[in-house]
Amino acid sequence: MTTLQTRVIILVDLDYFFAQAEELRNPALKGKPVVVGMYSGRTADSGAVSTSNYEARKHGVKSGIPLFLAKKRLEGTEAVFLPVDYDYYQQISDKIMQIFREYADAFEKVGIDEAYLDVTKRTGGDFEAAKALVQEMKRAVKNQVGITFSAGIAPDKLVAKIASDIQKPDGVTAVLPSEVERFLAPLPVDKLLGVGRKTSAKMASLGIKTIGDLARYDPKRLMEVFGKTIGTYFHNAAKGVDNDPVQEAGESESISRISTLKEDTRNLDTITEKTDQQIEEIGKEIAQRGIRFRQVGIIAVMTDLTAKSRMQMLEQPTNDLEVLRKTVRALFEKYLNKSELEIRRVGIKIAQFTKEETQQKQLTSFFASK
Ligand code: DCP
Ligand code: CA
Ligand code: CA
Repeated sequence: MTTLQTRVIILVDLDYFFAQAEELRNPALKGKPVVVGMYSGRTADSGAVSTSNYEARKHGVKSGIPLFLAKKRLEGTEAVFLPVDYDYYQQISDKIMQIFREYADAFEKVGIDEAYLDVTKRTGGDFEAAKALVQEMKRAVKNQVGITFSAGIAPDKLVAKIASDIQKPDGVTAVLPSEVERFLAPLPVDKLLGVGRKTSAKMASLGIKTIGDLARYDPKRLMEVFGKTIGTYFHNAAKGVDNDPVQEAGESESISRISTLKEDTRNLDTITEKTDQQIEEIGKEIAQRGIRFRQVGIIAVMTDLTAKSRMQMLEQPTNDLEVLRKTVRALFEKYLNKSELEIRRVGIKIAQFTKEETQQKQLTSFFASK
């Protein structure tokens, strides 16, 4: 029997982010209700609240409500209203994300103030170690940038996200694999991604109010009502089952180069002279991005303009250009043995990227930008 290693996933979410960023550059705001608003410009008070700090939330002022209502609810307080300064929040976010990256085996940013970290390897699968790691991250982000965040630790992304919301601000909630179902059961179904107002009303009509109700509900009936794909998703989600990997956006991409040879040829040296140039360029790009590749492909456009490609998976991810050179040469050699035509254009494609384990370069640039 193969037992899958239990993952340790962390979701980090910055506390009352836009408003906290405003407090950071103007500490005099602390202790007062702070409202960051998206002013639509029609009248002085038209627009909506982007976010507010916890003082303002005590008065019922939260994301999405109209600004005029926020003003009314905060009448008689020392409330400060500020317009959204997205560029500034983005700068703060970039710095923090670079710190988070240092603590992850795999990293996935999911918005300006949120990211998933897979820390399975570096914690050896141990949740206590993950809690300690979160405390270390909290200190680093507080000391280096001055912002607090909340975190959820769980065996998958779905549960980590829900857990991150339990203790805010500056909190951590860990849900062990054995606790997942018990943790989810009492929560309302709309805590699940994809359960909005319409779906939760539909579920309520079936007698499903909590995630526990949903987990116990006959999966066949769920599929009849919501369709096979969505029904299956709801059933798994209610049990806290989510196999989605933590993966940096763009990691599934490839890098390729293709160019025309001086003359049509079947000569391996002429071909590899060209591909060596391409490899040099690709080498710069992967160094810059700090990635390793596992898949190597060649492309050959023949004299009759048909295009052929061959691909090989390496045993493990690498950033070694010598390995790339050898693999490309071997692939072309094998290909030429099979084909009679001359080649006009040659290309290389690498894919299946992973992030390098040490990210010294990013660390250095972080401190340089401070
Ligand atoms: N945001 C927005 N409009 C919304 C919701 C959010 O402009 N309707 C912006 C402002 C938030 C940021 O996105 O600061 C992050 O959103 P969150 O939902 O994470 O909320 P906060 O970080 O503000 O608060 P919390 O402490 O609850 O995470
Ligand atoms: Ca947040
Ligand atoms: Ca968020």
